[in-house]
Amino acid sequence: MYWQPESECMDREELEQLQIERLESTLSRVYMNVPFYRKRFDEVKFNPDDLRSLDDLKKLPFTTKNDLRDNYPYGLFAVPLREVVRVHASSGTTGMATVVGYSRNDIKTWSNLVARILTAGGITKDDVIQISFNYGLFTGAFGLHYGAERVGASVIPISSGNTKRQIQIMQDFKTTALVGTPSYAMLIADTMMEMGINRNSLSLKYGLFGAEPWSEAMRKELENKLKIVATDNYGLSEVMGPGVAGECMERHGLHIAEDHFLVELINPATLEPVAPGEAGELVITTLTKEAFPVIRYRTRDLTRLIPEPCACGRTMRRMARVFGRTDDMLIIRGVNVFPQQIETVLFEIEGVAPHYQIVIDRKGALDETTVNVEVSESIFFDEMKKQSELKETIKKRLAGELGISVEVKLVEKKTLERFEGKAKRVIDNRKF
Ligand code: DLL
Repeated sequence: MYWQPESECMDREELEQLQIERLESTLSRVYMNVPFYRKRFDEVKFNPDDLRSLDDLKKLPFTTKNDLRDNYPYGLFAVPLREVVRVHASSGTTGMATVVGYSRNDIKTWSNLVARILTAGGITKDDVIQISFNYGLFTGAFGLHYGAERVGASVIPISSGNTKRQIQIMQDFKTTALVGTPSYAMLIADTMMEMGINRNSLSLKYGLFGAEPWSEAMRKELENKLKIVATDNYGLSEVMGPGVAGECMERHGLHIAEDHFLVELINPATLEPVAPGEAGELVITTLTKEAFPVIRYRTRDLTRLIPEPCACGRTMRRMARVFGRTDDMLIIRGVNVFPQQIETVLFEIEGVAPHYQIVIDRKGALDETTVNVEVSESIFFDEMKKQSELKETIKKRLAGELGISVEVKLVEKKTLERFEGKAKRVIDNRKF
């Protein structure tokens, strides 16, 4: 099932032609309307009229989160405010939030792109879809909401939080699809079990999760607990919000909406393109955004492109699930570690609950990492020997995967924080 088959299954040559046309018009527009980009283009003596191929884009400098911050709030808008019908902002956990705007056309495009990922994830107008993302400046809830309405599904705009009520509504309103962060879906699933609710009393079939990194193991856990088919979708507010890429039923990589976004993959250290198939930082140029176009935006998200065609028939290239962010990468004693690697190992070990926290401290000149792991209740009633055996197993498996040894602490169920939005699993106490 496709939402816009003429675009999603487009011939690749035609697609490239469309990309060049759209790129040229985007570059001309930002050159005319955004002093920041005009200055940047002039510095490298680039005139948008000189664009001959997609490769010419590489002559332009990258845009970073700092550039967005420096132009807070409206400095990078390419249309006057009277043409902006919506404003969102990124969470701004580090420093000032970045503000993004949408024209009427942008909202239309956005709704269609989200409708694409919803359709790819199994949703039709017969579905009842519960949006458990936080409504507000965050793009997640409104993005999915508009896309779901576009598909014609019945939308329940419940927002995040109040988990018991979420479950009550899920039962009473016969929700068929849950939308939220994977970590919130896990909290909902666990709460359901605690309330003694029989999963069979629900109508749930699909889960569309995104907005944070999650592992394949976490997907399995959610699918088993909620008895759903779970798909991953990716996006970021600076580029649009959700709808940039999403999985189809093959669930082997996320199709990128390449008719609206041009992607590059670079080595974050050298800024050179990576070799085909290699992992790197995703860089995105918007091709159709009117109010807030971005040129060569460094997402800081790490992924890999999958060039092979997909069995679903879509021709839009896929990216592997985002396995981390350049700024999430922990460098522990010189070794690069991503929280998701730790998650994958933990989820494979029997007796370990899907809740963990990584704490990094500096002791003298050395980094000390402790992984706090919630374990099933029964283990604390067991003899000490069993506890220490489990701890050793986890340590060994982590050392094998990460290449360094970390401390492991078993903690009782429900001692670690739960999340209704994006999970924060790393506590870095090192002073830089
Ligand atoms: O999280 C947009 C979104 C909402 C996407 C709902 C999907 C669903 P921001 O708050 O600006 O926007 O955060 C964007 O979240 O750069 C990634 O690091 C991370 N992220 C988003 N989706 C995924 C995903 C929204 N599926 C940042 N897997 C991005 C891994 C993700 N990381």
